[in-house]
Amino acid sequence: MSESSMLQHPGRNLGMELVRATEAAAIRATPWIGKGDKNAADGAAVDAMRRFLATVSFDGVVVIGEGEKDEAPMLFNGEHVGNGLGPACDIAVDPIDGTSLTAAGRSHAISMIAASDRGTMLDASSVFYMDKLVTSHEGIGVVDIRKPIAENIRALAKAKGKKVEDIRVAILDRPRHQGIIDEVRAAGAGTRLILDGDVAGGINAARPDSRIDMCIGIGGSPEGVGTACAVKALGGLIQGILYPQTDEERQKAIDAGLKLDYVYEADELVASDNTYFVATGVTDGDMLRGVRRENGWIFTESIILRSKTGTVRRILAEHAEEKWL
Ligand code: VTB
Repeated sequence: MSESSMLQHPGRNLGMELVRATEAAAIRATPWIGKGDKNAADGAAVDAMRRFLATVSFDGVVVIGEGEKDEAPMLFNGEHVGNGLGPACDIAVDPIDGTSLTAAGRSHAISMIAASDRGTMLDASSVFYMDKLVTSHEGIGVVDIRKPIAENIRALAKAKGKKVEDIRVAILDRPRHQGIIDEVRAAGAGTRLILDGDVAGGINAARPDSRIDMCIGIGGSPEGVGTACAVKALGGLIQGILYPQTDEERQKAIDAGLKLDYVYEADELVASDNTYFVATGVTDGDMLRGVRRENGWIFTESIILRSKTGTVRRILAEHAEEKWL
């Protein structure tokens, strides 16, 4: 190896350690799958994630967490996590994206953490919703959230060398999306309606090997920023427009310095080329298998994405159940 390539060695992959926290959150949530109590599932995941994060050598600040401190005792926005040594980072956590899915025993729930250099994640916490568009790299310079959906679908199909009828668009299944659902179908493409969890939906749209080509619609703005960390690592496209519900929310956004009626590009959602995204499957999904327990072992599947190197790792772990009693 030449000296210069040694100097360019990409260094520590923080994601490799953060993944233990999403594994722990997913494992601790498992007893609550299908038990109808989403708060209990979330509480177990939050507690486990926080304990594991405390062991990781980094100085993290939760930019996107469980909410304001007075309503979220753990992983609240602004909380410092990690042992304080090592890189200063912003982090976005969602111990379970899909608490209702988990409580109902449905598929596609994940546990996730995203990280980037300190001060680079957009703090969009004052606006609950964001309108989003996510595609793989083929969509860059080709689709735009300001354009009509049919036009975007045709352009993306051309860029991907696919027929329009083979394009699949993930959308949260909500009454507010009936208009765009109709537009997708009128364009000749197909919808993939998701009950919850538009982080996984967005990542599937950005991954080159998935069956979803595009993810659109209004979901959580925190989820948008977390998704952006993953999409940057995958080299895909993400755009977001904040979607305040009330005049009060509009004012809060303005007071927080956020831009309304404005398209946030990936680099504004996360202003860093050093992003990490890790997730572990809670219940089975397109992206990850959920937690399984068999014969004294707990099996987890996780994904670790890193923008600096573009690596995508899948981690299959076997945990001795007796250590988790
Ligand atoms: C969104 C989405 C999330 O919940 O926040 C959604 O981003 C809430 O949407 O991934 P509604 O208010 O319409 O229910 C998730 O799907 C899961 O937390």
